[in-house]
Amino acid sequence: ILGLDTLGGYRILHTESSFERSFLEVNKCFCTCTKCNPFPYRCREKKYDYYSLPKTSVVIAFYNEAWSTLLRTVHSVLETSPDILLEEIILVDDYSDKEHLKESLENYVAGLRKVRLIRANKREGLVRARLLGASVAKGDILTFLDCHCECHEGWLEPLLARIAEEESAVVCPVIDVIDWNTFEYLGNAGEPQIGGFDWRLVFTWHSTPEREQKRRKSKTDVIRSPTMAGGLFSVSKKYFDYLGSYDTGMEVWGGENLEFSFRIWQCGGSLEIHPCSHVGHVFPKQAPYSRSKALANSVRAAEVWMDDYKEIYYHRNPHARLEPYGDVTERRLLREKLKCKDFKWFLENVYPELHVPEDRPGFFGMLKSRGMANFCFDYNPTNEHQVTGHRIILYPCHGMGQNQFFEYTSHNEIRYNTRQPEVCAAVDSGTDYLTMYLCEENVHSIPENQKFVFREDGTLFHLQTQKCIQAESNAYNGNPAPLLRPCTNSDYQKWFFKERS
Ligand SMILES: [Mn+2]
Repeated sequence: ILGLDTLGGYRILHTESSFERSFLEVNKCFCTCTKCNPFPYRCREKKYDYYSLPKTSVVIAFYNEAWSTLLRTVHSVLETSPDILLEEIILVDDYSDKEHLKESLENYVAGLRKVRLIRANKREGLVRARLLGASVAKGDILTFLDCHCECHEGWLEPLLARIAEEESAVVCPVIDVIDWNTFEYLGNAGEPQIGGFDWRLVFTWHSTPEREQKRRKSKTDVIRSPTMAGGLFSVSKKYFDYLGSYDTGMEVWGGENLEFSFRIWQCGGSLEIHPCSHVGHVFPKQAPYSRSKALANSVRAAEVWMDDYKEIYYHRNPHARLEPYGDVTERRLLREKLKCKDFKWFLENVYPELHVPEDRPGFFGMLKSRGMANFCFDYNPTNEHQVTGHRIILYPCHGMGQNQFFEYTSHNEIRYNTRQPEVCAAVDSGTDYLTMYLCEENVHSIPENQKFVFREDGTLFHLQTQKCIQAESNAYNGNPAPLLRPCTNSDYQKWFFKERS
């Protein structure tokens, strides 16, 4: 049966009842068009040749997921995917112990077309559970979804069409937010964001840079993204195998998204977000499993793909050096076999927006006071999304990098660059505090109030005010803090960097 879909194109529907359902959907959408289609209007004008598009297997791994969120994911795939494009849905139970995921789920799934349930015999973790699903998949395309999603009408066609056009493209949908409390589908108005990372190897979101906007010819063209957020993407099965699928040495969760992103780009593929494909996702406040393996996974990614740039990561996470990360010999051989490009190429060509710290020996790490023994510069903005505008304090040195990591640059800045965006110590006029503001990337226009001279005698001299940074107790909200004072010869005005404790 042919029907008119909510994107204004023809589509092939599976059964009469689903035709009715879609018809209702269409009516609903006429009333609330912007809510149904928060993405570019032109997406609705796109026509697809359904008979020539490849079929996909949708792989959904889960561990102790709630019944409603899991089934919402499954039903949304069934209802929004044109039958002709959907080979099957493979549910992979990663050894859950919740009662509702046992017989009840089996019975429920038995009544659904195209849905298969397979189970791991022990806890495998996300990566190996997904591979287990992929190993039995029959479709030409693998589509991985998290188990707490809702696919939006028209989500599948753009992903498959793009891969049909370019086999080495790995394509992600735009991830819309499903409210954690109400489970309401909140759209994602405006331009989709792309993925990056900071030097802690934490995933970050960014707006699309100018250069990429220029490269795209239309609002409905894919957006190239340096990294992917996590589990939602489509890939040609053949290409996924060629690329070495997933790193099976990765446990449970975390870091695998960056590893896969680096590998895609460095080994000749491309990672893209399709603005016409939308999938809602619940960002859970708390995962039903431990995320303690994420560190080892990140270290594996760094060891295999980042060459010497891995040092920049280790400087900011000294404890990562001690993390046992298993054997990566095979992954390095894979990199050689596929003749993958180096990390320098990746940074210069795929992610030029990321500032690469200088990390000159002796000028990064903990910034310790000589006078106030074992107290360090500390910057810990309470809000992850508001990195600027807060003051630097002094806190007992913990040697863990992170919020006590600073770098003194050859351009006279004191940079806090474990996160993105990077911030620099500055002095607001009329105050003696060090407040953090965005760093200036053009070295010729660094604001005067951000310039310090780190002198031979260990003093940090602020050029604009001609004062020195001094450690003082009870300086700010009961905490010790570095303050600007007239220069003296006191040890409280002497500072030194230490990489590790
Ligand atoms: Mn998720």
